Amino acid sequence: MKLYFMPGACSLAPHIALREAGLPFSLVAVDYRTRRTAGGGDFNKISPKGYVPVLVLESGEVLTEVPVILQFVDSRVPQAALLPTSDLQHLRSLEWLNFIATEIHKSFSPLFRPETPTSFCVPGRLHLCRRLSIVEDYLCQHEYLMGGDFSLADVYLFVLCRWLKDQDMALADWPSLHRHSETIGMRPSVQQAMGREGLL
Ligand SMILES: N[C@@H](CCC(=O)N[C@@H](CS)C(=O)NCC(=O)O)C(=O)O
Repeated sequence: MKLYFMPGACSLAPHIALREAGLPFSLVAVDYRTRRTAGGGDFNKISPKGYVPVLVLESGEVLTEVPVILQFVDSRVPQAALLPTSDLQHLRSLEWLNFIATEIHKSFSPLFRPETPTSFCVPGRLHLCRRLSIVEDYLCQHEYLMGGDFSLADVYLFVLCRWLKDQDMALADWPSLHRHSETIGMRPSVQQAMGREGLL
């Protein structure tokens, strides 16, 4: 399998997940500005969406969208228990993945676009804070998003919390999110993935 990534982008979540699962994969860096791969290829030809992550399977099939790739990785190595299996708990983990993708990830996205007017950024950050407070309140009572058990939802949240500093927002303002990020950041898979992406 081949994972197309940009260092520190949301593709870090599937990168960590592949390491958690112990699956063999190779990495291809994509240049944000030129949309060229490290080998000089046209990334838009790999995925017309033009954004990372993209996972190319052994069959040549192309898989996109963070929550889908995370679920795919989990399904390949069920014994790693990267997402819960019991019906309701499984749905709860999908509920988190969906919330993180649509409410948190996509609240960050416009804040990073150079064309976003500065007048949007203040209310945009306020909206993001409200969404993060929902997670903060939950993590005040629970170690992980799935209660007592680590899951790939924690990895996705960790990756997005790293972006707060780019928005001049202090993770320390959310003590439980901060504690959660410290815990997830110490996992060997996370350290290895961040090292490989040049983030340490
Ligand atoms: N819905 C997509 C969003 C992916 C996304 O926002 N990727 C960003 C990096 S975090 C990107 O590649 N942005 C470049 C662009 O949109 O042109 C997913 O879940 O994978």
